[in-house]
Amino acid sequence: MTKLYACLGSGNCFKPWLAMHQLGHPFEVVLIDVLKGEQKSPEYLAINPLGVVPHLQTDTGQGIGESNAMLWYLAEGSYLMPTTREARAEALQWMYFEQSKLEPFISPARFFTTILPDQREARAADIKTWQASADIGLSRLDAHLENREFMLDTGYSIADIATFGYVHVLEEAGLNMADYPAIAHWVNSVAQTKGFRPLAELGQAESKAA
Ligand SMILES: N[C@@H](CCC(=O)N[C@@H](CS)C(=O)NCC(=O)O)C(=O)O
Repeated sequence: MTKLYACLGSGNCFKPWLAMHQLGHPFEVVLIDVLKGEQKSPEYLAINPLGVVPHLQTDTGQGIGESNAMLWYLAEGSYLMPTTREARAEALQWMYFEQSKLEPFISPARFFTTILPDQREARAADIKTWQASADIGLSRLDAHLENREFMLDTGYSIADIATFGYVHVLEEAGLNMADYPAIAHWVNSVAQTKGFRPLAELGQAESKAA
């Protein structure tokens, strides 16, 4: 059985979790509490020496790191994988964009704004810097999504799931969805795709303790 090692509330963990739900891929979630440091425990490091989540263990026991690599693995041969060579390259382009221009800024701003609000004041200057950097990527994404329903003209794909992971919770990072109308429209389109499940449900039904 495929196992997804994940923590609650994480946009990166959400990506393979959503893809497996949408594909009907059977799996179980093993919850790792990163706030308690469980990702650095000897037991977990024996499974994933990188000491982060998500981590996907396939049916054959192979471990896969990086949420977007998991999407690539899971989507192979499915409707979530673009079918032309050009569209696959474009999917990869946006998946790198997500990991370099969006996630590194939205994720920490959200962490210190919403997940650890006690530290919001102490990290106010960093949060402002992260928000300004996120805005550059989000503005580029908003321009791309104008007059498009999904990231690629070929339809809903792993490029959408990768980008959606953190972008749909940008308000939890103190950013304003109203500033990005095309992104707001796209978020709504993704939420209506077949088998969609919200981030709040990650780990609710299919989890077991580590
Ligand atoms: N680029 C990686 C990011 C992995 C990552 O940094 N995960 C965070 C949670 S979202 C984590 O495990 N943080 C705890 C730590 O670094 O110790 C991915 O997309 O999977």
